[in-house]
Amino acid sequence: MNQKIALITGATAGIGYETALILAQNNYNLILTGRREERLDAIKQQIESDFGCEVFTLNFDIRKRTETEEALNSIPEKWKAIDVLINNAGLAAGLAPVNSADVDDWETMIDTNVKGLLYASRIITPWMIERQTGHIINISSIAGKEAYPNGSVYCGTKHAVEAISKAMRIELLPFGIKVTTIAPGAVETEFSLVRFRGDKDRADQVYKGFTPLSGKDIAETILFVLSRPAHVNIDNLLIMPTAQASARDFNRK
Ligand code: NDP
Ligand code: 8X3
Repeated sequence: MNQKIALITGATAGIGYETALILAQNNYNLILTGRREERLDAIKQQIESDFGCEVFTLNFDIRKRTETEEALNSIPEKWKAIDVLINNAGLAAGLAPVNSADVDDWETMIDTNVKGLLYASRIITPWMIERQTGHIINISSIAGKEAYPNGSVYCGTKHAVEAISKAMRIELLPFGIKVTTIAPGAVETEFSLVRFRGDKDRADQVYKGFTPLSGKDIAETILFVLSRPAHVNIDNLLIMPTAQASARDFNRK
């Protein structure tokens, strides 16, 4: 058994997947979650054979409270000693103004990015408190720092992640549990494909003319945050592509 256990929500793609790979190479056993079961199975097989660590997978929709609670509570005893919780599962659905956006998209973003993060944290934090140790990394966004037009609800959910994280940090302070928010700018993952409902041309436009961050860039940042000494906590970290200066300012060539 490797030394530590990390649970990553949304590990079937993008930042979560790259983080799984990098933690597997750095003495972590992994609990990986997501809705796409076949991807979880393939990733478990890949990581266990490439890196020799143990992987436990959980297939559930984090928007669904009962499903999430049942899945997380089903974690076997030896896996409950979770050192690191990475609340990563999330998405943007659509890009539209408040007067015409699809209300279902709003529900999806709020249920995933805010309520899902809370459901997972509610189950795992008592286990960390019992062991008086732990590190929670909440994946925020530049959208948690700034608001941009047509992104009111996505920005709202990521502002909520920032506020929830600040309060969590104070609440968990007496127990020695670290809380970190990582807020990336543009990262080329499946994010824009999901936002634009599979429209690849539109998704590609988002990253056109500049070099975006990769999932691996964020994974390496997460490893840096996790590998600080016990007395150091990186509280809040904004990471942007060199060619991006705000949510809306890009140096495109
Ligand atoms: P991807 O679309 O590549 O990955 C998203 C992950 O979230 C997938 O593993 C997906 O798994 C999981 N997920 C989404 N909805 C659910 C759900 N209802 N239940 C369970 N799992 C779910 O995007 P990213 O890797 O880019 O996104 C990861 C996080 O980073 C998100 O919180 C996003 O908001 C944030 N972020 C992304 C940025 C970017 O530019 N890409 C920038 C800043 C922040 P599955 O579909 O299998 O369920
Ligand atoms: C994803 C980055 O700029 O699309 O969180 O909000 S952005």
